[in-house]
Amino acid sequence: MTTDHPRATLDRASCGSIRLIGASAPPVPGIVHLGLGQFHRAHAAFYTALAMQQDMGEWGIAGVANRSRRVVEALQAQDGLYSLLELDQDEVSFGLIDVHRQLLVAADQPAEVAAAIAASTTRLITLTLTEAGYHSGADGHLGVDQPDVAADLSDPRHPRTLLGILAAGLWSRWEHDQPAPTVLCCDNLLAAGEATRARVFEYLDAAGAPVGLHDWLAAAAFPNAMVDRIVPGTTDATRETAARLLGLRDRVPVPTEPFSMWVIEDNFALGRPSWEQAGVIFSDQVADYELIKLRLLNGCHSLMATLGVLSGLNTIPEAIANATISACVRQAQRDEYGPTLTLPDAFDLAAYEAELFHRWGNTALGDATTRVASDGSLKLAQRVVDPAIAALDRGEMPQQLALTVAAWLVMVAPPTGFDPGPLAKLVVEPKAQAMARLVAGAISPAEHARRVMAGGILPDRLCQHQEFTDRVAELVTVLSRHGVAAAMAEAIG
Ligand code: CS2
Repeated sequence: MTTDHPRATLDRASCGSIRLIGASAPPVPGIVHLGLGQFHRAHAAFYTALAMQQDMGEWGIAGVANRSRRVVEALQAQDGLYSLLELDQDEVSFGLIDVHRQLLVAADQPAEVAAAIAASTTRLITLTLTEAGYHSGADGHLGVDQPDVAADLSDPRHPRTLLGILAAGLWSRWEHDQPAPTVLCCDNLLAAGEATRARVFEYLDAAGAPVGLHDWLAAAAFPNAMVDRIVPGTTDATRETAARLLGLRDRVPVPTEPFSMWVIEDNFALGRPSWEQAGVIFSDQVADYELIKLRLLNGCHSLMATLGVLSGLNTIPEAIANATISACVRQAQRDEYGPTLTLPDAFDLAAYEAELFHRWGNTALGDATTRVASDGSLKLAQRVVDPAIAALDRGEMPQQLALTVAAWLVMVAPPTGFDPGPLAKLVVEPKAQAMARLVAGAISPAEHARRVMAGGILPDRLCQHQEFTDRVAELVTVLSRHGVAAAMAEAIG
């Protein structure tokens, strides 16, 4: 459907009786959020807006985009408002999120961002940096020789990465004699809080930060948390749906699913919003929730997205509707991810898995296989590596995890003569160039695979398991000689 007449732009004056979530947030934000992407706007911002509706507190958000001005400028023109569209088959419910009280672009306003982190009113810093934003090297520690990290470390008070911007802001906060805050990671990382804490300390140590700052930061809280909501990219269709529902033009609506979940360790240095009133679960079993989600949802998501791309399927619902892809996913859940999980108290695994298939099947949401298949090397490190090692340690070959790796490998670094299809060109892989260098001149698909596995692209602790590398090499051979259907049949066994 196309909008056939011009519409007024969304702003506070025009929004009339449209449902506002989080109205009247105080002008001074208590939260600084780094990474103003789709996920933040559908998840932490949504929960915070909802919590403030129940119990205001001083928790508006200063939202910081990294380099792009697009979202910040659109939100500024809309008084910080945007619509959140919850799509499920024929049903849409929507509301306007009203929680951002300051909007900044880190690349243009580094001093303002540092000042916001250092402000006495700021008590909480939340992060959605994506997996790439934590700058892990192949050994799992800070990748100090990554060019952008190295550049920041040589001039740590004028950083360009969001990790560097966080560190510079904390440095400034310490200089202003403010108490150490909470830093809450909202990314899909293993032991998210601990990993974030380790990364910030590694960065500050490598930057030569003063001992006093190090000691001060020891009092900061880095709670672990599991975040969950499927949030595709915004398309013209999203903007058209928003225009139809709102009767107004919203430049930055966010599509999402009705489901959402956030489980957080209740460890905050300077208080927090009343998120429990918005449905957030506070638990000391976050680690268990996190692994369930990272493996049963995200790990299987990577598998179905990659197989989908190679099969020419545009969307996740199309991929999971394919009987063979779905069989691969079920096998991965039952035999390979399942045995590595500990269930939190009263957790209904069967219901959780059934709900996952329902969520993946959401055709109205139409999440793109290329979105989920992107950044594979970084995602697989979080999702596949430990469960694969656990299976090998049990004496079992994790066929579907090997297929996840093999399918990703041929998708982003195709062996000579193999065409991964048109969708593969839309998949982003930050290590694609390094992979292409590694495989240049390989004389067979198996050698091609072995070179990637030995090349420090995925964590060494998995790649040094020879039997796993051998299986990946076999599956890469089947994929490139006989295609994705043959490889799925081979992995299902
Ligand atoms: C997806 C996630 O990008 C991905 O690889 O698996 O973005 C997923 O949609 C979310 O983690 C759901 O909570």
